[in-house]
Amino acid sequence: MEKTKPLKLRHVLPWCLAALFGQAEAATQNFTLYVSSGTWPINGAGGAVVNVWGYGDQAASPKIPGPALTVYEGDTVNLTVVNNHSLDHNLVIQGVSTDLSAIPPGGSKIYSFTAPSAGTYLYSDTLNNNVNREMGLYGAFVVRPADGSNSAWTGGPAYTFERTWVVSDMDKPRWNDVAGLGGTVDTAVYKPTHFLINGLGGFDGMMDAATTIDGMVGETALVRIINAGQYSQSLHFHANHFKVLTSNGVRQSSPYQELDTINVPPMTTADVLFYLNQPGHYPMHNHTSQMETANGVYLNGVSTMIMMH
Ligand SMILES: [Cu+2]
Repeated sequence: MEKTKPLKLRHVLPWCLAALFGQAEAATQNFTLYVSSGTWPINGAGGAVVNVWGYGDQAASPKIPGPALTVYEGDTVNLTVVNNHSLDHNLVIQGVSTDLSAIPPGGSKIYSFTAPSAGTYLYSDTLNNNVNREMGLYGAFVVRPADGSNSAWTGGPAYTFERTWVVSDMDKPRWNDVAGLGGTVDTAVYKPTHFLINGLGGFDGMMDAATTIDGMVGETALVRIINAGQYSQSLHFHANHFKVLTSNGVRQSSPYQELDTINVPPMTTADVLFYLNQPGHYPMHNHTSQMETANGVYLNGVSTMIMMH
């Protein structure tokens, strides 16, 4: 019988470390997003089928928000954007990528960069005087720590599970209806009618497993909040306070500010740590009355549930 070669420590050590700590070395992450037009349903009373432009991971299938792009600090990222729409578009990751130039209809571009510090970033189309973004061209870019740990950053606060909330607003009659039919939007007038959390009205947002905070008492949830809209979002968590870990990408330091409501201005982000402290079901909702509605119908706007078991 042939003798098996003994394994040397230097051969197995990297594998052991990778198994213990998750991702150990920077990797290359390739993504492709397609810009297209389509319609997006906001279900329930006050909802509507809205003309949108969005990023999708498949052609002719816009998603609101666009797919979340998740990488690790230090990764090489190659993000291909294919413009299958009839207007110029781009994709800018706020604070990360710097190429603001347009991708013409039928064109494509590869954005290549190194994943920055762990945190939560907004990507959006910066062209056309906010119209492209309002129509749905935005999403989340999430950078996890290089060691793969469930922590906000290397050595930062740990969490049990995470959620990403991309909140936004749309003015269906004055912007989406007009731009969706090829017209020119009067950008001086913006009176949003629909308010979304992860592309959903509140009736769906309160049921969506990727949106609700749902876990066991004693767990902690890292909630990554991205405001892709044009109005500030004041988000009120019932049941318990949360700790503010980052404010628009700026890491805070311990002791972290504890709040029950956080104001997230347009085009900014916040990472908060919520402690699941007591059994029960509680709401999380926008505290501006109109923004927790769909066309005036209560609670079909920015709202979700906190469910603790
Ligand atoms: Cu409240």
